[in-house]
Amino acid sequence: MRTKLYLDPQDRPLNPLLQLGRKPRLLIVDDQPVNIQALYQVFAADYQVFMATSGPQALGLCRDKHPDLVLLDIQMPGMDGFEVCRQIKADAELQDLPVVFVTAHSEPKAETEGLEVGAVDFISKPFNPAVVRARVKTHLTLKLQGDLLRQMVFIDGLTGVYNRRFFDERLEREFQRARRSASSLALIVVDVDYFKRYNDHYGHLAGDEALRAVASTLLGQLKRPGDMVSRYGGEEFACILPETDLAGAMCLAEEMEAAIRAAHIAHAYSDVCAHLTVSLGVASFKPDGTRLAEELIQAADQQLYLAKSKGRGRASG
Ligand code: GH3
Ligand code: MG
Ligand code: MG
Ligand code: MG
Repeated sequence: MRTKLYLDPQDRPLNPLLQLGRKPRLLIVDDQPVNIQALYQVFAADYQVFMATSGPQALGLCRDKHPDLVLLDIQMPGMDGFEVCRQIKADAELQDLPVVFVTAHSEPKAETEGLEVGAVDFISKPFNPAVVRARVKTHLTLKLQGDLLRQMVFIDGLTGVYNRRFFDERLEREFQRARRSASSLALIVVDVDYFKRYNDHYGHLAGDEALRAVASTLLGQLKRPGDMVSRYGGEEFACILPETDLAGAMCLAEEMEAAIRAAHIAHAYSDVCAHLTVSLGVASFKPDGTRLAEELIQAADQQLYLAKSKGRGRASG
């Protein structure tokens, strides 16, 4: 989960192409197979190439194959390249995907429109293969650097799970989604028990290590791809579980509690047992348009308070 970055000039340079660990994925879109062929020759050796001969097919491949960059023709029957680009830029999942137009058009009006709909570059045919290759490499490097930075913005540096910023965004998004689909959204808040004493006794560095262990243990309990763990603050974590009712969330919370206990992180000054434990507060509801995401947090917090007051080392919901 942690992103390895080489920022030290003595170390490997920050080259996301080297760090990718796979061939970059390129989508070539053109209604004329002969044009696709010409571009394919340029990139086949260094890229994993996907091809589409229409706008709708291109959008489908963007969603299924997750290309790193798109080379896009403008004139195509049905949906033209401008419209394909507009749709890519309007889609929250695709909007960071760089689009480069490769087209027989060379007039400034088309180039302006191409850049205005969100393309990063505009290449007129006939093209020089070396120039196209170099430009694509530049745009790809920028895109992958952006991906790494975006990832860093949303990851907690100590534990490697998502951070509070990501949690806030994701909770709002899942809340809206649950309201549209009339499904339940669950939240588990996790707080480490007697952690101040842990730090006082074992030291802050050991405390940091324990937080890393708690984070990875919680992460290891998730079963569905849509579930997530984030560090909410200090020694508190929060888990968002889409399409999960209270009974389902309580099950997972109890498994998390047991897993932390089973990790056997020694805690001689805990009043619960000789090992580190956590308390968990669980809440779930169907957002109906009158309630706010904050109310889900408040409900889970109240349950956390109950778990603490009933003796810690347990889940309440
Ligand atoms: P309770 O069982 O009621 O939750 O008691 P507690 O001691 O866990 O609660 P309290 O809120 O009093 O203390 C939380 C502690 O967590 C205090 C703070 O030093 C520690 N903490 C917060 N963030 C970090 C961190 O990043 N690293 C370390 N080592 N400790 C942290
Ligand atoms: Mg065409
Ligand atoms: Mg706390
Ligand atoms: Mg605590």
